[in-house]
Amino acid sequence: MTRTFLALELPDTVRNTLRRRIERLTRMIPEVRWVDPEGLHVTLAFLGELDDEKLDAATQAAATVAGVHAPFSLRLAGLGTFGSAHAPRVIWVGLAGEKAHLLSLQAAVADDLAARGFPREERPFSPHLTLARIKRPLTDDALAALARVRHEPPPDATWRADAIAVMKSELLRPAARYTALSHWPLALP
Ligand code: 2AM
Repeated sequence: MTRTFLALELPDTVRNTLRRRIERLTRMIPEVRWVDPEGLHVTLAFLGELDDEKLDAATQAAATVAGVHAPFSLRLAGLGTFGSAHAPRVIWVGLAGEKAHLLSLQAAVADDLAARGFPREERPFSPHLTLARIKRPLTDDALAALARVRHEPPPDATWRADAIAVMKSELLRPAARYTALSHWPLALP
């Protein structure tokens, strides 16, 4: 079985920009689990544990959708959180740029997967790059630091999303390891 998701990966330039941001944030708010910048990605669909046949179907979905979409431009937006203001669960960086393209790509992925028998995600798509996952309530100092950094302008980083990656997730300690199994270029000119 393969724990699988479909995602957009990041070019090294953007990954390195976020690496520096995460290093700074780690010094400011050390008590949360910041992600390894190597694994940063925009999830399009999380599929869970798949047998080989289902993994093949998910790969075909990625290939089919990528074949009829064009590359588009994205840029980093500000920081945000999931969860309540007092008990955030996830700290993420948002996305701007040709977001309508991203939304239509994700909708096409969701439709193609549903047509292949995958259950639909109930929650609406909220595109983001997860920077930290928070397991315990934050101290007041950490909440104050988080409120400050939320208002900082995002680092300047623009890139072209040009492929859907079929990703494997291994739940290792201390952090999950994500590996691309295949890439499907967005093929329309
Ligand atoms: P996250 O970044 O917001 O945590 C691999 O786990 C990727 O799939 C992560 O980017 C994660 O989103 C996303 N994902 C979506 N739903 C998930 C779920 N139910 N369990 C684990 N990961 C999920």
